[in-house]
Amino acid sequence: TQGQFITCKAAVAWEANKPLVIEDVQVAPPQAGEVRVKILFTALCHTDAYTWSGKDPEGLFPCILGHEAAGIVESVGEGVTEVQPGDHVIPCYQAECRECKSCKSGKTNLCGKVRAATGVGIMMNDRKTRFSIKGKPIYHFMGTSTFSQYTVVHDVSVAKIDPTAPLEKVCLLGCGVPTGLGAVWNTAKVEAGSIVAIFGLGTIGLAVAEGAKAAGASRIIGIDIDRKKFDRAKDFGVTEFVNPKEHDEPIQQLLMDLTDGGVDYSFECIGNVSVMRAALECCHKGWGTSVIVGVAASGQEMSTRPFQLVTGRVWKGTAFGGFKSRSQVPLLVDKYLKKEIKIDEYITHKRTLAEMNEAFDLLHEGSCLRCVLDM
Ligand code: NAD
Ligand code: AHE
Ligand code: ZN
Repeated sequence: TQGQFITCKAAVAWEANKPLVIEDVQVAPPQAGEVRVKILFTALCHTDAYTWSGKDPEGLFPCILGHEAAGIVESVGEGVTEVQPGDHVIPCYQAECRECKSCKSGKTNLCGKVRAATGVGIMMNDRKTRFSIKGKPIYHFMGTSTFSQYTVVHDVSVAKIDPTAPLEKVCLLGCGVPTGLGAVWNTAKVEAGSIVAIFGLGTIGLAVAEGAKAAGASRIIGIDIDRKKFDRAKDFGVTEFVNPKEHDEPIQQLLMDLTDGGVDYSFECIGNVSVMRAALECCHKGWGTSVIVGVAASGQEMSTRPFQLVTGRVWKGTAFGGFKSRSQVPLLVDKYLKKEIKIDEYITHKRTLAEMNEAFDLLHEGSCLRCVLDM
């Protein structure tokens, strides 16, 4: 099928907040430096819901959302050397070109090569989209658009993985699980014996807990306003629970009291700017580090007294857990195959592409971590 359009099913977000519609979409062949991937499984992440809600300043409509998936390369454009048809892959919203200033810096996983194009829903080559419906262009999303049976991605945005890995599981390595693990291992670099606080016990927060447990944290304090989150969190390594709703004093004060002056590391896994403040302020004076993982809506801003930083607390953030996507996603797949990291435990629901809107509803229910769609 190289060089030809493919017509397939995709969930199209025509407008913010309007139910997605399963449409027949034409997917153009990959151009130079592009890869067309048959998506077999995709999960939903809260960031898809965030963009769909209309609160993402980079959200463009109509678009095809989705960024946590796995599939098989169908065809490749000119000059693509690192993958070929038949390869099993995970699309990576965080690209890795290994050539740009950022990739070569050794200081960040934020590749600069295609980010400007992926932020405006187009491909870099001709600044056009590869999706259309009856000639009308449909925007890409995060350089991945995995809510389609076929998608086109930049070659720097696709990780080749072990073909024996179950795609219905490892699709989660496209976003949520690496984000939480990497926030602990790469961004915070939590040491053995540390006291860790996690705000928000969804998939991201639980992956932080898993990472902190593996790093040898002595106490892992989970904070959530939904009591139902607590039982499950124990299995991921959370040792203590706090529900802010059950206390009158500010949560930062309560945590300082519980930990003899504050935690060593805190992680905000919600996207709430007042919780981000609390997460910083519950850190121990002199060294406590707070990592922002949650994505807050357009227009939201954080605040704290500068004195909090003057007295040695550190405020950081992380995207995709600081992992270099093309290099490290395959290693995470191998870790899963060796049972060194969990994936199955995060999959609470399964649906099909046709049930996309129901899957989005599930995402907002407390019981759902990840819902995986069979395409
Ligand atoms: P989720 O909705 O499953 O989890 C959030 C949890 O926070 C829920 O359990 C909820 O009950 C809890 N919560 C809500 N308000 C709270 C409050 N005021 N205090 C305490 N707990 C509260 O979401 P998720 O899939 O785990 O994602 C978490 C966030 O991370 C989202 O904002 C998502 O967009 C973001 N994210 C960021 C990256 C990144 O690379 N930085 C990657 C993936 C996801
Ligand atoms: N367009 C959004 C940006 C949202 C955001 O911060 N995205 C995270 C990934 S969330 C995955 O679920 C990220 O990696 N950001 C770095 C980047 O380059 O986008 C907004 O709010 O503007
Ligand atoms: Zn995500």
